[in-house]
Amino acid sequence: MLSRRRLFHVGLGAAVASCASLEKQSFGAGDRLQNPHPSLTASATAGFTSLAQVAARKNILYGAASDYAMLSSDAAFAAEYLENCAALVPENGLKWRALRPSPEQFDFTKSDWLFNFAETHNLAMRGHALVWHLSMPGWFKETVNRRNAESSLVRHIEAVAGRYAGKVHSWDVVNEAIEIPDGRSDGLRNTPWLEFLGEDYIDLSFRVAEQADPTALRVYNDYGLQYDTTSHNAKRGAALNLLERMQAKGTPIQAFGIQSHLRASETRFNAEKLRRFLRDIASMGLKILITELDVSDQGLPADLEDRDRRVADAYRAYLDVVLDEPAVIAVLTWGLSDRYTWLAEFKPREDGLPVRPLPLDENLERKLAWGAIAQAFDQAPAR
Ligand code: 9MR
Repeated sequence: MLSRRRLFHVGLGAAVASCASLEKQSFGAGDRLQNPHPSLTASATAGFTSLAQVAARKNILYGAASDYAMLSSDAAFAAEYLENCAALVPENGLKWRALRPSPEQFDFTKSDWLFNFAETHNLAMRGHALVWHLSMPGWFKETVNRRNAESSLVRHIEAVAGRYAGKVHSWDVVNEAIEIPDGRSDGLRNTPWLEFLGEDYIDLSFRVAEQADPTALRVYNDYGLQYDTTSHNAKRGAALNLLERMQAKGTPIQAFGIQSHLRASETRFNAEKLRRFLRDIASMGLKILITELDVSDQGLPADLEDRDRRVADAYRAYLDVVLDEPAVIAVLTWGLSDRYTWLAEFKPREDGLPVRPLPLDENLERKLAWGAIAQAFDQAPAR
């Protein structure tokens, strides 16, 4: 295995005797007052060695989604990954479809590999996700019904969370349970779990997760919450209502995950509304994680420099707001390099050019986005 220390860029590491002193020169507080996005140039990345290290100085955990396929086979990518990340989020490797070849079986081969990788390299592990309506195995529909839904849910959570008990930083216990267009007054999504078990499937999941692994932070995770649009505004309201209902029932939830799949072309961003949402969650005694951050460049002009700058600006503007909230303890990007991103398939560009939503480009070089994220961490209040 590659050791983390060996993976650091020797040249850069040697040139930067002290990150702290360099940052003071380049990105002091004064810069920020005059210009909210100081020196977003390629050289802005040179003062920092690793995103995780800059974040850690403010007690923020930084990591990225990845998976067995790339970490086990792409050594150059794995090296950059280990240099930049302090937390590993299996992008697909802990979903039902990955772990459940049949109703009776669990296949932990690749997930065990990921946990070993994390342990070897001292990475915190995020668990994603115990309960979700997507990425379910083919057998689920034919096998799970009203009669056996509860035992099936409980068995899955006990087996998966139980196997990795004590090794998980935080579990996304329930993922994406809100869907306003489904038309229910409680805003919940019509899923098989809801149909078979009612709203309490959410509470049940958190209770079983707590028993199976009392040490992992238990997270409710969802998307579509950050913008000032009709649907996002409504979803924030429904999310707060859900949290209130859960707390009233004594459900052991400890944190809220805001996925944060951003669009660089989106202008309907209202910092005040977002701040208030974060405050409302924090005032319920919950921590907040930014769980799936990336910035789609769909709809942006082709020009590379312009495109990268606007993606970087979106990262910076968003992180500046969310990191002001001390309850935000972690930032996870949904991937690290444009070499591997779900957006290439799910939100391709109209002109067919490769998408560029992540901190590193497809050659693993740092982009403006890398510098924007590093600066946002550097200037965030400590927590
Ligand atoms: O990035 C993931 C992609 O590779 C999978 O095909 C897809 C379906 O399992 O899930 C993607 O990740 C999603 C995450 O699990 C939940 N939030 C939205 C993410 C992007 O779709």
